[in-house]
Amino acid sequence: MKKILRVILLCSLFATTTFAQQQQQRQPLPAEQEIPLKYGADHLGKRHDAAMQKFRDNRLGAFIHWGLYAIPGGEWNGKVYNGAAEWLKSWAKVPADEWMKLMEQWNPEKFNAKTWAKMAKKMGVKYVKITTKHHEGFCLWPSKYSRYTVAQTPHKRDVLGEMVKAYNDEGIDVHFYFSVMDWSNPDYRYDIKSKEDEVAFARFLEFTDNQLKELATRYPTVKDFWFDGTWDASIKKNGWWTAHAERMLKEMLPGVTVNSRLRADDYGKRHFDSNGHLMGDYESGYERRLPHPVKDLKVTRWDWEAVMTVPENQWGYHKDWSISYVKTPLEVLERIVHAVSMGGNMVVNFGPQPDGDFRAEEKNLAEAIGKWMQRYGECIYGCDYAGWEKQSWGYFTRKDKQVYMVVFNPPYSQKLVVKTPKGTKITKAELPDGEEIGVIEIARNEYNVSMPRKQPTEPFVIRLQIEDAASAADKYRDALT
Ligand code: H76
Repeated sequence: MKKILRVILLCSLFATTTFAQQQQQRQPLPAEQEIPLKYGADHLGKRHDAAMQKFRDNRLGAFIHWGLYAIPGGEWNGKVYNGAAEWLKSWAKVPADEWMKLMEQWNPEKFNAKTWAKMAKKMGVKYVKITTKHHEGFCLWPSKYSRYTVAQTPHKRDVLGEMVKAYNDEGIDVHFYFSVMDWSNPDYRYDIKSKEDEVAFARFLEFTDNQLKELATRYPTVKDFWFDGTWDASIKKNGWWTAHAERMLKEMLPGVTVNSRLRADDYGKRHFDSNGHLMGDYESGYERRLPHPVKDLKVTRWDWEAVMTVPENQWGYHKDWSISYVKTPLEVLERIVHAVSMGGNMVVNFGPQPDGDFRAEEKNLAEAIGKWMQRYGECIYGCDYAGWEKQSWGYFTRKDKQVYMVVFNPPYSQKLVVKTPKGTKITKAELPDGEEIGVIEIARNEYNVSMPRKQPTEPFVIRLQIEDAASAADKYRDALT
């Protein structure tokens, strides 16, 4: 019995020492209970360098999903599949070699990167995320590591390179979408169950490294890598590789940002490591959904970016949009504002046609958003979560001493209730063009802001000038109850 006790004591002593020693390797230590990780978060909390600040200030982006899947547009052998068009190869169970025959039809004659860039500029997006390679494996750049690239098509052109140049010329940042999962590479594995799997997958990761290095070298102005197709067991079992890929890109391209979706830690935990720290630079789990405007405010603790489709779930071009609900420009706009009001970015997706043009609905959408941004964009760019109590008429965003009210639901009372945090005063309310708006203080930290004289016909913005007057005298007395 004594002996057993001694063994237990020794064991626990030994365990404590090792744990403490291992903990020392990680600085700073945010919590005592943390477990040591080799492949956890590579920094704690938000990044505050200039590149990250730019990522954040941009706030509004566009997604471009373009690949071979645009050619069939959701239809295979006469059957229309309602699932996401870029997954058609999987829905219709098309073998890779047959799918890749679509390359013979890749000839987007109307493609003009400058026109695309002008459209994005007019829409008011500050960055564009481009699918360099989606799950199908077709590369929009002439990769020397694959047979399946734009260079091996009748069109031949490096459409990715043309896009990077055209967007950059318009002052628009370019982000790269990259799918790790690759349906065209025989070395890809969904799981690692044998020595053979291990060897093949090691080759696959080397191929992936090569493609990433190639992208970073050929297009060094890229500002961000947004990884997708990283959810399989094979990748979760190789968390080290995700940490390595993040570091590799950051060494090659100082300031580059990487999404959380790339990452898995030592234990295969994804997005947030086993100690609860966000991996990568921003959370990318908000896909086709947004945080709850009141309940989910924890998201303001880290950077995040939401990505959104216009139909319910179509990213690549699908020829029939009548199969699901399609958001109106106003609905898209509300999601953009909503995201910024919670300290996030919003990316609106476009699925260009196989001929290189955009469908009419997408052109209209870009134009409508652009028109609004032209007028009211100051409540979006460079803005953040305001920290003010949510009101039913809409959303708050904030930039320095300006708090923006973005009104989507004007009340019949014609009075917009605003409650300010303790010690904060509103000194002025005005429309973006400078027209003054009535504002009366009705109680402690509570105001009525008037509607504009001319009844608005679209969501509108009131700019509040504020003072964080912590020292101001408080003339109100609490009621005795
Ligand atoms: C599932 C999945 C993928 N992730 C979205 C961003 C689309 O690319 C979709 O195909």
